[in-house]
Amino acid sequence: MIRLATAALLAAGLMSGLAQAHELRHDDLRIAHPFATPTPPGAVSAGAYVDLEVTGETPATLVGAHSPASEAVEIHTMEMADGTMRMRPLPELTIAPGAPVRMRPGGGHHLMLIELAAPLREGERFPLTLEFAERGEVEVEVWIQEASEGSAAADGHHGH
Ligand SMILES: [Cu+2]
Repeated sequence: MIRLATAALLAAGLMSGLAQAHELRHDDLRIAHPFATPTPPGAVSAGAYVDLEVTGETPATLVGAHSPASEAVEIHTMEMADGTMRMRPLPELTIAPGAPVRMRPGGGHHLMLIELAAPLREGERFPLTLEFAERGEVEVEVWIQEASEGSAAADGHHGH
């Protein structure tokens, strides 16, 4: 019984440690909980999501991304056009001070992994490099999680 409780505590400690490690700062840029949703066999593309925030006075501009997980990574937006949801690539994405970008499955901004090297399997992780204008490149680790789990975990990085 005691052993079990200790193990649970250890696991909880480990989990929170990992959750905290899954956020990084790059100068005044805060990057939280990059995740991607699992794909069925044969899928050629997948969405990836990350929360980006600037804590300083200068906007940050995401100009691209790349990953060994896919041939290309595009910045996408999803919006209603003529009554249908359409995805459209963006050349860049600006993160203004006070206006964090929180990507979530189901709409809005996301990163699109084009031509996957292999299906994304839940529980696995892969590196992704974000390219910022004037701020250089930042490598993050993307966790493969179901949409609801990833979204909840990402929300947990913010005090609300
Ligand atoms: Cu897309």
